[in-house]
Amino acid sequence: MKDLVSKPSWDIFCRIVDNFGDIGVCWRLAKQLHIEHSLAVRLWIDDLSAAQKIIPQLNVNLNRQIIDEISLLSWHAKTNFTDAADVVIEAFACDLPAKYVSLMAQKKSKWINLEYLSAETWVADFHAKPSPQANGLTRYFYFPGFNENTGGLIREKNQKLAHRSNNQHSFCKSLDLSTHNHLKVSLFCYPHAPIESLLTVMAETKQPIDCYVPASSILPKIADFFGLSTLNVGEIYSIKSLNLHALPFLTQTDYDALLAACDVNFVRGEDSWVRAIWAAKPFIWQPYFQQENTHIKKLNAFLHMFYADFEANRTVYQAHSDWVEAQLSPATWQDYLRQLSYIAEYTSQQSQKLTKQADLATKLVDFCNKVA
Ligand code: TRH
Repeated sequence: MKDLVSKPSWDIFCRIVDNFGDIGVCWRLAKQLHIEHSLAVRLWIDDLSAAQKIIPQLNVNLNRQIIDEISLLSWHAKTNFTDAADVVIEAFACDLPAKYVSLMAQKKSKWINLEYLSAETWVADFHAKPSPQANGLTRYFYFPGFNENTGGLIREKNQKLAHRSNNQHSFCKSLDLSTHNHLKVSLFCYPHAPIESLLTVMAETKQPIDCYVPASSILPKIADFFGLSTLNVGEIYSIKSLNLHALPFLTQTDYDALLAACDVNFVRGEDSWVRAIWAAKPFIWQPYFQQENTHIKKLNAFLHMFYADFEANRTVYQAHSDWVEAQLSPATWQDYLRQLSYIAEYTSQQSQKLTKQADLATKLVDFCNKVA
């Protein structure tokens, strides 16, 4: 057990809007702050049942529990807050409870609003800006990002870039990923993605394809494609060149290993997108849908930043544009596969570059040490 006595206490508040990104990010951050920075961390969660998907050990009937030395607390309308932490992370503007904010004012807590990740250029201008509050506290807007003028990306110290030895990971061994020469694709996306078009082009590809699909809300669409009423987790469904492996929803560790072992990863939202970068394999990202095409602006900002110096960047842009805004056409998919080795090399270099940047947890701790 580490010595936590003189360390400031940290609270993270997580409201699960939908899906798993909010809790996925908060859980990784909580663990990293504790493991790498020896901080005492409490994670307040408004929906334990949803969180259990990401933290399988969670007992939804307990208001308080400790998992991996992190205190997990149920946060609901009647929560009786008795003390505030030295540093409070309000994840994704989740709106802290008034009672808790008054305790923060007494304690003079440091207040950080952790924002969503974006590669848009305005992020650097807004990162770390203070917003003085009527109660005397200052709320800081903390933006993760892709350059030194932002809050960085979540990356654990032990997060190595992917290489073939990841196939030795016990989960990947169980999938027998290294035994044959098929193209390996992982698929995690929103149900409104043109899934049928992807499955069709994969089925028509000359090279055999193993497509690994962790269970999520897209399974009914895949079942439809195979003319079935439902898919059974653990089974493989084949048509022409496509072998589709219906997997259970994985632990974050196993999911990371799957990304590292595949040749192409379809990812979405925020956290799986960042993990695809650390997997350092070609990936196609579907941003979370937002009104007024905000998600397309986010997508374009990222593509232009990440692939700025890539000769075949049109191929990558087209693949994203088909996937996010239309249907994946056979021509786009064939072109993507033709360029795959270049995309793989370039992605790996870019991922490598991003590991040179200080990670989000480290920057956050430094930032909180500096602000009054
Ligand atoms: O689930 P998401 O769509 O989450 C989204 C985004 O965070 C978005 O920005 C936010 O506004 C919205 O939620 C409310 O996608 P994301 O961010 O990739 O999170 C998925 C998490 O699930 C991530 O931590 C990886 C994890 N995961 C597993 O642990 N096992 C699995 O099998 C899979 C497929 C994912």
